[in-house]
Amino acid sequence: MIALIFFSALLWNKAQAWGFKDGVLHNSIWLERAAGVYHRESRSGKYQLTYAEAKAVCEYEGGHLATYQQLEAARKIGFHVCAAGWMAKGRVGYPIVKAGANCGFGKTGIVDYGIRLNRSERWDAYCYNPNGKECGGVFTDSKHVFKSPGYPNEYENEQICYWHIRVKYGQRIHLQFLEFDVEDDTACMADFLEIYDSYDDINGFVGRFCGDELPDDIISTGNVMTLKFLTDASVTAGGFQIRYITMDMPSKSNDGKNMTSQGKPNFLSGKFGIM
Ligand SMILES: [Ca+2]
Repeated sequence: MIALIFFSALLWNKAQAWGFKDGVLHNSIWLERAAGVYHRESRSGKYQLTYAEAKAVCEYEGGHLATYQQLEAARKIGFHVCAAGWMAKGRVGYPIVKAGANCGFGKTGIVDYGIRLNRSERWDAYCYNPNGKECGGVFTDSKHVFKSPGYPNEYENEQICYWHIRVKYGQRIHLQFLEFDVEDDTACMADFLEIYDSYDDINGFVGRFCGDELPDDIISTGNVMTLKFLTDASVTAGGFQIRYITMDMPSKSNDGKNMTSQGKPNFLSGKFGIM
């Protein structure tokens, strides 16, 4: 138990590494979009947006600042972000699904800073846009097909999409690539899809993929997985369709049947191996 708490604390510390790392936007735990609600921070980093700027960020993308109720509805289906952001009417807060010592004061729910009198304070933003193009989300159903934004048309430049899969405890996630065509370059630096065997894009890196070769199936070790799709400013391609299905964890007696001794079946290391 103590070890478990220690491990959780470790994860939480790592999860604080939010924002830009190596020039790439990293997300906090869970995901960035659910129920039409998503989190935005300034390109210059965390807590840089005044109320007027936060409002402008959401409106630029065709949405508006989320209300407290919209943020709570998103939270109820797994939207968890450890960063305070502006909501409608000058309110500030953030959604906590999973209680942690370093975020949300160990509570779950909306951590509510209330309506701010000083609209020049700088926070992040929570936008609401139910009509936004499908680019990421939180999925809890037993099977689903993800498509790159705009599929079957080519995806667009400058996309950042996160798909977070969370199935029932005790189940695994089996990813199957149906179609795959992402701008190819030798280091997969331009456009890429990354897969993480965890609930964020900080831990459990499995692989980074680009090009038009269909990757092999991937099976998670636990009941959560994160997919991240980033595209740069030029050259697009056909995109992808990826299906996941849930699998029940094998009982102990079946161990070793389709698994390696480490219990990590079919685990790809991507083009670059584990980072
Ligand atoms: Ca590109």
